[in-house]
Amino acid sequence: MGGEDAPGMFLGLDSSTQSLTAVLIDLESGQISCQLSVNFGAELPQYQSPNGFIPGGADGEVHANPLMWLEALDLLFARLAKVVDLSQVKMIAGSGQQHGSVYLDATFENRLAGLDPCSDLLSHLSPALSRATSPIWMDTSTTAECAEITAALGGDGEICHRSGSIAIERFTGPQIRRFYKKDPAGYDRTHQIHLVSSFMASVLAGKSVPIDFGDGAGMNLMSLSKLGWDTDLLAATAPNLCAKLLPPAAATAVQGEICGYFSKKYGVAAECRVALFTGDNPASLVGMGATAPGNLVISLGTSDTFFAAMPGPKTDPDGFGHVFGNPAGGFMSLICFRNGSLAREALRDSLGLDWAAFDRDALAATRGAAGENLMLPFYGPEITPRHDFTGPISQGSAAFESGADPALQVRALLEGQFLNMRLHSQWMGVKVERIRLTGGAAKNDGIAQLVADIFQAPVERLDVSNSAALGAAMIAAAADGHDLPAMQEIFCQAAAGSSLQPDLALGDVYQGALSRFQSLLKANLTSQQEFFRSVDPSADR
Ligand code: XUL
Repeated sequence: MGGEDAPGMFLGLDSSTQSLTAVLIDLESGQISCQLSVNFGAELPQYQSPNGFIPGGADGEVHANPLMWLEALDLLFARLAKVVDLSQVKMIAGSGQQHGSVYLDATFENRLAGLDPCSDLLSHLSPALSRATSPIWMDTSTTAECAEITAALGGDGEICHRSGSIAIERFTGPQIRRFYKKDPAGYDRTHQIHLVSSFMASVLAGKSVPIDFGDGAGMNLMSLSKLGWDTDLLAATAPNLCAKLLPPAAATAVQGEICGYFSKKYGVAAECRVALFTGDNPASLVGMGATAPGNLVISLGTSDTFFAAMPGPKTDPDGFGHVFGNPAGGFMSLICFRNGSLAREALRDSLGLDWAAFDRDALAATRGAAGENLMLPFYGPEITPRHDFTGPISQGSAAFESGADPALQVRALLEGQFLNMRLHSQWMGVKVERIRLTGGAAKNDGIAQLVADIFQAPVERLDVSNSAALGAAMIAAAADGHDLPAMQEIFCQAAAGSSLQPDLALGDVYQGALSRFQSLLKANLTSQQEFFRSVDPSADR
């Protein structure tokens, strides 16, 4: 696998919405040697954040307490030290829930430099917060700020082209602007703004370290073409912002040795080094072995997500998809579909079926009807495409439209979900060579076969429970000089389930269904809702 000298142990941490997870990999054995998590809600109940964020925020605000993340870091290291020999860890990297931001005053650097192993992170660093709580990715409070930034730049197309996404409520730039508007004194006192990822990496490194390109692209502030902060976006967001951000860097950029606090307190080797942290989605791209273009990842969850590597910074002309940095170099797309499991469950429940009857049986029974009936599979508001649907819309045979045959409904819903995914990922222009399918519903054989048939590509099922932390551990090893593709091969092999081949005879069938699906979708969206706002920032907000 390469590397500067002998292989070793590499630690990946993922600071997600609900927990902080560690995955330790051993390159000698090619195995995961330890996985541990601290669950914020269950184990740090004093923060009154049962799901990792403070409930009941007004006006769409969703915040979390960054002190909770610090306490979790101490707790995780204390636990790790009990079960593994941390002196063997050569490099640490990590990931964080994307978009969330931490605001720090001028004392932060000194406090980091003076971390005392006889004390704890919480008591030492809490006075450095210039904003008590951190807005996270679930926050939707910045509609006005998105409109203001969009207007200043001259339209959605411009922001999307520059930063990889239109101005989005949860993205960091609009969140920073809201803070600046609501609490100008607090903003002034803020010396440094970190993402969750760079905040955690800074604590480990004992000094402020940069935001990486992967996570930086989720801020509406970074220029994809220059891989640096975009001065117009900074100016449209808040004054003097450049001074509060370090220039972004590659995830594998080594930041130096771990801060003495962790070596003295938990027995991490003083020579253990720290690489940058990235976003959880870029880290998952690594963990799912999909950093080379041609590999797509489809994760079936409450919402379905679709992500894939891209060689260049292409952006979605409709503004639905996002572009982030790929930790292996180049870029990646991320497209979220809100009507994932929620829609599958809604139909299953309305038909009174169990999962076996829903997926395998229904799809087998209706194979002859592949691509025949269409359903816009939206049980509630969707973000790709952005539209307030109130229920699915069907078009097809009389037997289908009457709703008399439940199996036809199941096929049409699932086909609709994956046709919608295929349609809204076409902008990437990537030839699909292999799809890695993960998440709960990936276990269903009928669904997996349908994905293969609709995308006309082989589907490989992967059972990776902590893909972001695993990806981060591989980034740590890559930062130490080990070959990333070789590592991905080994760890993905270990997690691989069965593979399915597409039925090539269905290629033309689904090509035709795709055009008809697109027409049905167009007919049911107003132009204002379907396409992103080109110049008028007040529309569709
Ligand atoms: C991506 C996003 C979420 C967070 C949560 O844009 O908002 O996936 O990264 O982990």
